[in-house]
Amino acid sequence: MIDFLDESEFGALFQLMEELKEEGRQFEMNVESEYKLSFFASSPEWRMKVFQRVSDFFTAKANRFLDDYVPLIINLFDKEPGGGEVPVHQNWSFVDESRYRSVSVWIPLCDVSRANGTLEVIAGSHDTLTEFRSPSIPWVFDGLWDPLREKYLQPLNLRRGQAGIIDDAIIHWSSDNDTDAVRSTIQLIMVPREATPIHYYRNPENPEQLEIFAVDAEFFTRFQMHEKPVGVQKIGEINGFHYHKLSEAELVEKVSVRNPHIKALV
Ligand SMILES: O=C(O)CCC(=O)C(=O)O
Repeated sequence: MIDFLDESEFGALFQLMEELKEEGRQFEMNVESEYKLSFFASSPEWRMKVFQRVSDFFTAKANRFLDDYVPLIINLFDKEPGGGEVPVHQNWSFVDESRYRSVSVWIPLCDVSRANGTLEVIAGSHDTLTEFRSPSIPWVFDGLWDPLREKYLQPLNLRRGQAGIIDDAIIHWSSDNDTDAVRSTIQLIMVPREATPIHYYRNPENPEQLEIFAVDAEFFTRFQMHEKPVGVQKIGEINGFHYHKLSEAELVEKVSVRNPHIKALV
């Protein structure tokens, strides 16, 4: 958790959000979901505009806390009153995690807590579960939704002006917004400038192979989930990939390497 924006920065951000969202209202969504995410908007041009304007606003500010990171994906996120749960997930792999880490800078535009569906994380789950995450690979914690939500996920309670920076590999979730006001947030997925951004693709016909594609911000403004990447270069493959679904006990054991306290929550 960081103190991120002062009041004057916040004012400028609010104005930028109004402008972008006003323009975005005309576009259909490619994916039906409980929440509004600019990543799902049907217009790649508008998604690129969001990317450029929000990157310009935030990149230098985020690098007060990071060491030369650049945005790869930017999401504007609105959770309407009475709904908006985001399922338990990890973010996809965006870099070779044996060498680098990508992060999400998560910026609420209002105070956030469990009441309005803040981000909740499992401390320590970012390092020992899997470095291979993609829409074509099932979650290693598949089916453990109830115990994860009930026992291990902990809310980030933030005031307006603060932000959370999470490793993209951390398990996270957010609940419904049970207040009367929309919960708006911005997510910047950022990668080290020197790292090549990547996307793993697992072909259902050859599930023991992961193809590795070099991608960029433009790719993610036109990307359709679950499809094989097009218009980007394949730069390698991983053979002998085995998907292993973890039991709750296995997951706790692995997370406890980074967070020994998790064992007390079982
Ligand atoms: O804003 C939310 O509720 C969820 C955000 C999220 O999943 C993310 O930042 O990766």
